[in-house]
Amino acid sequence: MTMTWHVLGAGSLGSLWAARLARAGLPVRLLLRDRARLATYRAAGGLTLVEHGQSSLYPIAAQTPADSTPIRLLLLACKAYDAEAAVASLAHRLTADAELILLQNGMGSQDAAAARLPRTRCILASSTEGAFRDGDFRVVFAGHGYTWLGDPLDPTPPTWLEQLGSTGIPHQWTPDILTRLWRKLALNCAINPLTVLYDCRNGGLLEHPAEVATLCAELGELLSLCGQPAAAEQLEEEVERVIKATAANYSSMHQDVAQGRRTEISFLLGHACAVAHRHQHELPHLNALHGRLVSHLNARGLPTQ
Ligand code: NAD
Ligand code: KPL
Repeated sequence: MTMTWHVLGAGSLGSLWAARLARAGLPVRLLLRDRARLATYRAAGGLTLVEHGQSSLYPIAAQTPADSTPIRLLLLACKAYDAEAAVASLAHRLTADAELILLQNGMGSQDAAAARLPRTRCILASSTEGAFRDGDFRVVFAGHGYTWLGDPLDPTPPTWLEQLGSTGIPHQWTPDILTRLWRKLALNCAINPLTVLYDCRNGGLLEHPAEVATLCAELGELLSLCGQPAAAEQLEEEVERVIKATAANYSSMHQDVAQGRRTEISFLLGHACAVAHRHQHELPHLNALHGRLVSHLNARGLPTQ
């Protein structure tokens, strides 16, 4: 049976997923914050996806969390700091066999969201795809990538995975999703905060090799401490490779700060430091970096959580 994909968050990734699911003929419902957003969406006539400079409009049905229809499959595509509240607003609509896909970057928000729904299967995702909004309900597909999906509690792939095959969304089911999430968190911790503090593109970090290497060494310690030694393997080499491959890009955190938007600091560097602290393990350079980043955000009036 074809399930309806409920997608919460008509932002960059949510819109990118919703448009491709709808294009493949799958039933999709967008969940928008409130009636005002719903009215604006309806006036726009749907979601616009811009790919290779071509715009296509997808008139996907939308509703608010206050709607009463049951939800069997939910893709949560909000920022990490909104995830817990978002699932709480929908908990009453989830069926007994509901499944939730968590697209948030970093770590910590997935556990918080899952704790709200002890009976719901929560599938974690780690994505290297890139998208940004260039207008209300308009998303530009900016970077091809891959999405890994997995469930740390159950290696059995979900039945809807087959449907994804028809959408052209590059994805793979993995039993090692936690290793992927930790590895991405380590990459983000080694690169993103420094690009904010030095106000540079990723390639600008090639001028700070010693600082990057010290952070990678501490991140490696953290990953081993967390039972993720595979995520620590050749971390510094991969960080260097990513810095070179994305040298011309601004990191996602740099873009957030430059545009005066809240960052996901608590779920990236903040999470890394909090976990080390919980294990009573000293990571002086990561802690100092976190302190510098917090001061930087404070000075710009941006949240530090
Ligand atoms: P975004 O800010 O563009 O979109 C999030 C959307 O969720 C917003 O439209 C917001 O209004 C909506 N939202 C939040 N709470 C809601 C609620 N309760 N009800 C309805 N809507 C709600 O964010 P994004 O860039 O799509 O990122 C989503 C997640 O994916 C983040 O964790 C991000 O780090 C990760 N990610 C993004 C990209 C990318 O290229 N954009 C790539 C990889 C990972
Ligand atoms: O994922 C990234 C981001 O900007 O968030 C990269 C490119 C890996 C830099 O950390």
